[in-house]
Amino acid sequence: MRETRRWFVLTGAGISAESGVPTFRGSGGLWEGTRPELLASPEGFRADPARVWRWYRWRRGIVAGAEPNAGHRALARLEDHAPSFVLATQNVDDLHERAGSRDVIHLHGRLFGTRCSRSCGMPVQEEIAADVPLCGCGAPLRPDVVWFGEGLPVEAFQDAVAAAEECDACLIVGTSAIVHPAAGLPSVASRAGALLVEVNPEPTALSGICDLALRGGAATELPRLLEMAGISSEPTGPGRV
Ligand code: BJW
Repeated sequence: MRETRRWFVLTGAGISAESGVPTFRGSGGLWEGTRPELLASPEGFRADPARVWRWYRWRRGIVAGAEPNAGHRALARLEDHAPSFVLATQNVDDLHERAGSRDVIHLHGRLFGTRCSRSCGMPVQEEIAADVPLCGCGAPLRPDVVWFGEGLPVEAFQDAVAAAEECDACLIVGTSAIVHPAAGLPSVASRAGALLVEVNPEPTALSGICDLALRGGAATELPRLLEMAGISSEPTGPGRV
């Protein structure tokens, strides 16, 4: 890792778990006791947009009250030290940015973004506090996230593939790695000869192809990984939260 020049990092919900943001799968996850397609698909939104908006407003409240943890901060620190560093996240929260990461690739959109459900192209005005806010064109507004069955933002995904193809080391943090195409990115890096390192308390669909697994929470294991790579995990100067 000390010799790694080009890092590619893929994060998932687990990196924000220790900030108090729930993951999707497993016990206590967002999907427990519900059908994901009711809340995270275009069909679910068409059937009951008010229910979907209630869920997203609840999640916006959780994230607004959350703070980045030592795992987010360790990745921002790694970015400061690495000659080349690309961070792609499946998370829709803004905790990487708030920890100081720059140019984060958001593969699944942004929790605080809103857009027209008909993609009419009109800019979204100040959001009206209605159960289902409407666009100027009359269509319901929707959260600017990527639901099941929808394509990922093309440029974001292309940038992530390019970074995976070119990296020396790929760090996979806090994702169950079952949602595609994001979950396929580490395999791209592996085929290109990169070292694969997983940070997750549980084994995942990708564990079999990883060279190293750090089995613990991201807030503990990422600072430890920085130590292994010879980088101090906490900032020494001003400008970091
Ligand atoms: C810790 C921890 C701690 C706990 N520290 N770790 C190929 C094969 C099969 C299916 C498909 C395929 N290609 C496409 C599909 C269909 C589908 C898919 O993948 N389905 C699978 C479920 C089978 N994919 C799609 O539909 C995607 N679109 C697409 O492919 O477009 C092309 C297309 C177009 C038209 C027709 C067909 C195809 C879009 C996927 C969009 C995903 N959207 C969501 C929700 C929206 C955003 C939001 O509201 O937040 O994104 S679903 C949800 O899952 C969310 C996440 O980003 C995503 C991934 O979850 P993640 O991050 O891995 O979280 P968890 O909860 O699963 O795991 C947490 C992990 O953390 C666990 O491992 C814990 O152990 C760990 N952990 N504490 C570190 N402290």
